[in-house]
Amino acid sequence: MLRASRFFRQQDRNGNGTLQYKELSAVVNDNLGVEMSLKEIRKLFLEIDDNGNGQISEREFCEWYVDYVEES
Ligand SMILES: [Ca+2]
Ligand SMILES: [Ca+2]
Repeated sequence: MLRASRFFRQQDRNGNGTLQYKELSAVVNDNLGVEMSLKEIRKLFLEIDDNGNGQISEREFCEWYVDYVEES
């Protein structure tokens, strides 16, 4: 869980405590080394944004990170 938290904070470029769509696309392109279309990134964003408020909180990100990154 700690690793995901640290990663989240690094990716929160504007330091507002949540990840915006733009920040998420930077994560995907720079860190995961995955080629994704804008449409796929949007879908991913909606998937991670559990409560659908248009922002990814640290908790939402950590839950996703554990499922998606650490188990794949
Ligand atoms: Ca942010
Ligand atoms: Ca959210």
